[in-house]
Amino acid sequence: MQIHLINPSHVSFGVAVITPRWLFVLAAATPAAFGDPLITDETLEQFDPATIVAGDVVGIGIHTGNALRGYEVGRIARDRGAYVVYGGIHATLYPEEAHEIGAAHAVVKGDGDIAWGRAIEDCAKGAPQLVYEGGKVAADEFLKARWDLMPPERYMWASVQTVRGCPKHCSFCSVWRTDGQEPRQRSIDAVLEEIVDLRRRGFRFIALADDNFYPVTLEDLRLAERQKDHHRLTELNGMRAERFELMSRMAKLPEDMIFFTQITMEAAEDPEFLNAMAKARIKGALVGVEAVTPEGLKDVHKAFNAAGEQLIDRLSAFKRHGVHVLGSFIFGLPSDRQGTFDATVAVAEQSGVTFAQFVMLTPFPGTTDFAAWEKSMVSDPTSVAGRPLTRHWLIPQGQRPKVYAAHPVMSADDIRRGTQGAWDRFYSFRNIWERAHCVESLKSRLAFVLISKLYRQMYANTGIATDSARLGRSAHWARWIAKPCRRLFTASPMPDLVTPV
Ligand code: B12
Ligand code: SF4
Repeated sequence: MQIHLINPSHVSFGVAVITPRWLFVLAAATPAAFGDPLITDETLEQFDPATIVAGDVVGIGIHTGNALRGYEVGRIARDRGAYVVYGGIHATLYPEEAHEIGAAHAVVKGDGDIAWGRAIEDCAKGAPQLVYEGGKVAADEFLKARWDLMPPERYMWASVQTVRGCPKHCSFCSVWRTDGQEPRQRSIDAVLEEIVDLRRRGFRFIALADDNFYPVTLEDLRLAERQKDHHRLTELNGMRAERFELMSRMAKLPEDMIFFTQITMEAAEDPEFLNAMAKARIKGALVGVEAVTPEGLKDVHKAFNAAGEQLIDRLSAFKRHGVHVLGSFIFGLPSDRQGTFDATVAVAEQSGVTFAQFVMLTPFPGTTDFAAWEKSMVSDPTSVAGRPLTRHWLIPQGQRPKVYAAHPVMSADDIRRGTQGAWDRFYSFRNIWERAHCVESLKSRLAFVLISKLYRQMYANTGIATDSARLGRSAHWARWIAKPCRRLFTASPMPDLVTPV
């Protein structure tokens, strides 16, 4: 009986940017008695049904964007006589859908670290449960990923998680609902051991797959002080101290290591934290800027972000402290107007962000945006390919609309064109070359251009592409650029590296 883990994707590039961490965590959660699982990441290549025989167990992890392909894989696996088990954020939100459309025997809701083993054992007995409640496992129960099972030379960045959950409640995000608002910080030893394991294997670029690397802000501390909530203050100070200890131990890792994380803009007001990040070689961070106006920030319940001049100042603070920013912007918010596209690109340029992504507002299930939109659609019978718009992830990729919620003044096409224009302007050769001056040597600058182009093309394939002709061209380009890019990320293995204390 073979255990399989499959990460579904309708498009494969041969190489990928970041390791899908769940594959290697669930590999660690697979009871030893069942042997090593066979791992297939379809962002590298499509899975081969012939590897599955009757009685095998196939675990499929889905988020909303790849659920449809995941269901297809599940149906094929079940037809071949395997037990099919789903997990991941989308299966957690819609377990019944995985049964109805994805031919599931079982669905694991929440974290798989413990529940996956139980599901396999039940399948082996021929008696899987319909649903397993994986819940939110405690931080000290997070498993270390099985990096020994990673295919060699396929990924540019490995991913290690240091914290799960986020105290905020942005309207377009499901993390605070599914992972909880109480941050679960992993033990520093466990994080360091994984990083060292990866560096020994020749990985020097590591993405910290965290929801929010800065879970305690200075404002949180001030608030607890004002409220004289001593218990809360001690708890928050303890969490903050742990972050600093993690970063000081990361600073002792080999000098060629580079980390990237996701963080809220509030960190810009905390120079001590930014300095510690730079010392730990956390050289880049995705910052959810979302909108450049106060009205836009109100639309997404993100009033803690800055707008206007203050925004430029905050984003620049990251760079001043040696942390490059990947600014994430959302278009299609109710307060957006035609001028918003240009104004946003202008802010991205003036604030010196190194990379930017411009996404169109998408109502992802599990978010407050989705709940409001679904309610507003009750009497709207619009369907595409036989699927109601409120189940947009079940519409075949090529026919999926790009804009869902009706906008007060712009048409869907206005938003699509405006978004496309923002990508095109920010990633024009001239602009990329100007930004490339953030690195010194000519070789590094050329690498910067290549990576910027790859980022732009790959994104066009992950739901961001705004028309299908561009999508085809982008996939072709991305495949072509991906291999030489992968080579830029290799490092000599350091088999003798020890974990810093
Ligand atoms: C790191 C990350 C990224 C990285 C890396 C992606 C990668 N290759 O892994 C980058 C930056 C590239 C990225 C991109 C995007 N991401 Co992202 N990402 C994350 C993040 C922060 C962490 C994911 C992670 O590695 N977690 C660690 C692993 C161990 O946890 P896990 O995946 O949840 O797996 C556990 C359980 O879910 C379960 N499980 C998972 N699979 C399975 C399978 C089985 C069989 C079982 C039993 C259990 C199980 O067990 C695991 C261990 O406990 C999550 C937030 C989150 N909390 O999930 C968002 C998240 C997954 N991303 C999200 C989104 C929207 C995107 C983008 C679409 C963003 C955009 N607008 O462009 C793109 C899509 C890219 C793509 N095509 O996949 C959303 C998905 C929402 C949804 N409903 O699907 C999330 C939840 C964040 C959010 N804001 O809501 N992402
Ligand atoms: S978008 Fe970021 S800050 Fe907002 S809830 Fe999600 S993870 Fe937290």
